[in-house]
Amino acid sequence: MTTPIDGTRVLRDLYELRKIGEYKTGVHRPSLSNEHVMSLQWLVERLKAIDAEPIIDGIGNVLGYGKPTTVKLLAGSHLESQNYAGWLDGALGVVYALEAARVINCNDAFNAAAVEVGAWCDEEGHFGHLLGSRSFCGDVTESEIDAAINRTDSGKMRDALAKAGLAQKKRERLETGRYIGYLEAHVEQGDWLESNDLEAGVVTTIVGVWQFKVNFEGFQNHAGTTRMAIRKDAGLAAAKLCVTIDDCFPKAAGPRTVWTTGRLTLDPGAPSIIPGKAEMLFQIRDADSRVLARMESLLYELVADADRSGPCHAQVESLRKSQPAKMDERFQAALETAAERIVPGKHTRMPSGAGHDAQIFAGQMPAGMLFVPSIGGISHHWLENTSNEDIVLGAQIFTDAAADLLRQELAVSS
Ligand code: HGY
Ligand code: MN
Ligand code: MN
Repeated sequence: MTTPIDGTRVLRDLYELRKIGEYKTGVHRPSLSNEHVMSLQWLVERLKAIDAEPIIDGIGNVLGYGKPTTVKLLAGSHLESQNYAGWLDGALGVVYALEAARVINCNDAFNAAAVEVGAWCDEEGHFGHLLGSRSFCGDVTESEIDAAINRTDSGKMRDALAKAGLAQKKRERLETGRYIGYLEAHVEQGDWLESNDLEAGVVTTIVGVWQFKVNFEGFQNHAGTTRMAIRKDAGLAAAKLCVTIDDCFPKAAGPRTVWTTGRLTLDPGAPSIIPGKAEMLFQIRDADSRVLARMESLLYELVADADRSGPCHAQVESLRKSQPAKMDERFQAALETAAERIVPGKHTRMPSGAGHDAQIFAGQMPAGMLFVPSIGGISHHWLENTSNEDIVLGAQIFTDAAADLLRQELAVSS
């Protein structure tokens, strides 16, 4: 049976959050920026209103620990955004978790059960790799935080934590056995649901994301007086590798493998100077680690070829690797049952091409993810959007699935 939510309240929360760091129709709320900290405080206030004891911890995670109950479900997502990007990426999952907690935790039928809400810092990788959820799972050392720098302004994470007033705070740690599992909702960020006229996606697997940096070393020189035959143009070498990758990768790729050169930096980056250096940030994604490993070795081969053939030197280094994660079958079934109840026949099971905190939690406990449609499949852009109707339908599916999972556990433990 349905556990009714307040759809107007869900929309009000999301539109309020959008005002924090508003940029065109999206938000600019980078990790640990003033705007991000304001959004954490926004969540703390709403968790206090439902008698949770919210904490902002030493890495910028928010935890809303509820009343002591026998059965608990952890739910959440993230509140920071990519730079100048979408208003729903992360925020939707946090608000759905908040609404499920509001509806379930004060419902007498669940007096021995509760949803606890988490917002995980830096899912968007401004400082590192899924640092908030990994920290909560005990996978982040102090030295990793010491070394973390902001990818946009090179600021130290330690300084950003101090500025946010979090420097002396301890980091919260997942208590083993506290939760029956983790549930996260998210905008799909692709066009699969919309193009198939579907309302909900039950995530089966989350891709692994393997990040690399390729450095090119040529020779900086005058753009006008240096003959073409003797140039060592690092920018050209980087561009050539991008084209070679695009020629060679499809032959080795899996059906859903993707690869992206997200940033190409030329040094010194002046129109009248042949770039002596170039840096290429490159990533490969797939739901199968064996495919990722195959693509990685091909990348290393292509870089070695570029280095051998010159005229620039080229070398590649691995920056970070998140592993693919399978979502728990029982959690998928609960999401699917709820979706069939709310949007009969308009849902599907599907892989996630985006990385999510749920893939970290999947290593600690059962985890499940729900997708709602993204208009035009656009995300990581301020144009990202989902209709109010789809937002509310998703919130109802999410809360129903959370309630059903808690009921199942209560039935077993009673
Ligand atoms: O890039 C990702 O997959 C995530 O949206 N940060
Ligand atoms: Mn996200
Ligand atoms: Mn994102």
